[in-house]
Amino acid sequence: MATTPALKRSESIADSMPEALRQSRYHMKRCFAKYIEQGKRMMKLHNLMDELERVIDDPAERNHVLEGLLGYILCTTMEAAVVPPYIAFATRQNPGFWEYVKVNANDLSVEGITATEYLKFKEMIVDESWAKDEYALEIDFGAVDFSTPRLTLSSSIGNGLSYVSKFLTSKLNASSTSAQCLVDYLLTLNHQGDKLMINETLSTVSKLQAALVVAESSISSLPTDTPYQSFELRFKEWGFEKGWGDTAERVRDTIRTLSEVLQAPDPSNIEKFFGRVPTAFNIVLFSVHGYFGQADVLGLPDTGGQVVYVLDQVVAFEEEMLQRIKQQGLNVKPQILVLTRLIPDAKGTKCNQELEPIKNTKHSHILRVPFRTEKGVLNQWVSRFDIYPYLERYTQDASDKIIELMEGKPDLIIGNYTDGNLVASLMARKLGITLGTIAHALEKTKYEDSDIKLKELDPKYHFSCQFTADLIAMNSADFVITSTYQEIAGSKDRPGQYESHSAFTLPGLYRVVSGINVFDPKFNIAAPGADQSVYFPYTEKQKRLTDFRPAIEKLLFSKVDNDEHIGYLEDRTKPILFTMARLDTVKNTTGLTEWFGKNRKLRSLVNLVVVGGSFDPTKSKDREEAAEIKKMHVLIEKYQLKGQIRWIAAQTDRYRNSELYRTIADSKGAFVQPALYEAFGLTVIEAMNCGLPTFATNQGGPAEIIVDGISGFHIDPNNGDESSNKIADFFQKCKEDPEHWNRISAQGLKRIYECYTWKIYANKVLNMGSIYTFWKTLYKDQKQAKQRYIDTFYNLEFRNLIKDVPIRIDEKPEGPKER
Ligand code: UDP
Ligand code: LCN
Repeated sequence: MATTPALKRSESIADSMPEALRQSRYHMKRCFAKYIEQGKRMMKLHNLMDELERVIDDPAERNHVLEGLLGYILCTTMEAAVVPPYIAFATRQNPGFWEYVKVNANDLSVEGITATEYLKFKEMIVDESWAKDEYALEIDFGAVDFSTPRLTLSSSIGNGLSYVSKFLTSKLNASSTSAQCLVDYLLTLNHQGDKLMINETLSTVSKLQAALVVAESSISSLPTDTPYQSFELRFKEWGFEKGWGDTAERVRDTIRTLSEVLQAPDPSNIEKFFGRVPTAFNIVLFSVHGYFGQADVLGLPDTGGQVVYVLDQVVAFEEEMLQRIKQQGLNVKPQILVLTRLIPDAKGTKCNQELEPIKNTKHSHILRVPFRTEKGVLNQWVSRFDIYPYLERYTQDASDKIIELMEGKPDLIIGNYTDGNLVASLMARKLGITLGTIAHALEKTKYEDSDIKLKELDPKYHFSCQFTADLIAMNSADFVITSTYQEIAGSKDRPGQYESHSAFTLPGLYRVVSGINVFDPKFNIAAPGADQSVYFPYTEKQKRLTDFRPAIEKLLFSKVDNDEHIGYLEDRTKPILFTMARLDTVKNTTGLTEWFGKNRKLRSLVNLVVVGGSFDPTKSKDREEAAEIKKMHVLIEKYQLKGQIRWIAAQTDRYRNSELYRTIADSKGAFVQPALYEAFGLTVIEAMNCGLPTFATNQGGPAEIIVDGISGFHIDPNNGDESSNKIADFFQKCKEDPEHWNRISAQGLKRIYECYTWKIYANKVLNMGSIYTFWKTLYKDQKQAKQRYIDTFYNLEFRNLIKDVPIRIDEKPEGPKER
């Protein structure tokens, strides 16, 4: 496509489009006539381009048009709604910035329109009478959320924490009321009723400032390692409580930081101070839909990366909390509970066990609470798409259990995925607790036109409930944790998952004119890591899990077909190209198999090893998986892959899996993640942690994890030939220069250590918990007003929608679990 200059900063599409159309008026008249020829419809960029190509069949002339402003405008078009004689364009020049225009195909006149007007065009295509209903319900969170500061640059999106520190700086500088808010906030700090940091003696800014001066000078002469207990009593007389530090040095540093903040606030001292304030001892994480467990759950429906993520997250949180508590000079046991669903019919897993200690932690547990209906406890698993009717009651039951176990309210609640986020938001509202939300994948962007196709998709997926729950949770959240930038605001050419909730319409139900604002500083990127005690480099010979060697040897190379593997590798000396994923369509394992099948060069250079699913489609409970299984068999036949492919069924032992990645690295192989779209992609960082060069999809999170050509490679899942050639070129190059493999492996590790570790994650998220707890106190009235709006939406909309989701009736207990 043309490398056209963008619009001048001052220019909107509505301003520049008339001139652009005028310059190619002859062709454009024909082109727009073509667009409206088929009547009402939605068009994507590629549809618009296809028609344009047909109209201007001379390539030189077409290029001339596309290299001009018109080409640029078309390229910024995300979609267009055709309602003759108009074509309404939704354009996006930069992440988060949308502009809507309508063009009259008859005279090519252009008019800027609002998001509401654009959405009405879309509705006209599927439900004209609703589109014309003057009183159709409009949801506008922007109307109740206007005074909190917003970011203005696309490039700042996702850096909420650092901008909140900056906004706090100016707020604290601007008024003494805000500084008093800080003192009031410190006065609320406590652990099970015992005050922390300060007591009522220091109830004003001036009293606190004076006391800080006295305290600092009193400890300045003490040896740096003097324990807090030695001067605790003196501190108490002045109005200080525990929490400042464990030694004189730490206490003095914390005091100095707060004094600086009160004297002349600056972002770095603000961030530092809030990183030290003792706020979070008890944390609750919600990951409601099952199966959620520590063993034998991967590969069951609805489990995957989320389970791995949450368990690793707990380990990282606990470690960080223990370290912080020690440095705060406190003697407190942190508690973390992961709330999930108790499934009595647990299919051999521990998902029917109420309380389960979390491995590699001292004080953390999985707490399982069952779903209850009028008929009692629900025994069987329920798909995440059908889960909504159970959640309100679950929230109540879970809250009671949590308070009983923690002997009080938690300090921080974090939700995961739509169901966990909704429950977390209901509980946070009820108990007045700070709320963070995480959505590993928001379903809305996964299905094309999922908004206007509501009537078609709702019976199967209940998106009306899901999108409503998502809007409620996103707007209730005090902070949102994402794994990548693209999750929030996409890339230059593709809207982000959250961004797609800014304006959309569910015809017949409601029209969202402002659902979420991606410029809200609540958005934060905190990427997960992989457990580095499990996924470590293949070069760390003394740590290698050698006990697995015989099993892995059989898994990869034995020549028999059985329940665990089929296919074989004729030439063992070749490097292995490896992939591992749930056998979902979106993971595109079959795509990779086909690329391999078609690419002779690649086949001559490497063997393919695929981990995923099982082999008998009739035994799979998941329709998508069954189809993929069938497709795998067809491809193996079609391309005669036996001898060059090993297909291994889904694996559940992460230790053995880690050794598998390393064994592939020993073969000087590579990992491939070929998904059509991947929200984050834990396998990518697992492979890179093991030192395995990685090729990963350029659609979604992996594109941010890997720097193409340096720490790994991007591949285009929609261009198999190009992708398989890129992989083949890599192996060819490695053959000629073995150092090439080592370089990519080392750079992959470097990238991980710099950006993708759980330590970095836990530190960042705990800082969020602390700073956003204060931040929300500064906007208390607005938060309350918004909560009233959310309550109304929940009550009048969500509660109604769940009535249409069938309640599951328990089946008779089943026999042994199918894998
Ligand atoms: N996984 C596994 N066995 C399999 C397939 C996947 O243990 O057969 C693990 C994999 O190692 C990773 C997680 O499941 O930890 C998948 O996470 P990812 O983010 O790649 O994808 P998701 O399944 O969450 O979409
Ligand atoms: C869910 C997904 O789909 C993956 O992309 C993520 O890596 C995983 O959760 C963990 O966040």
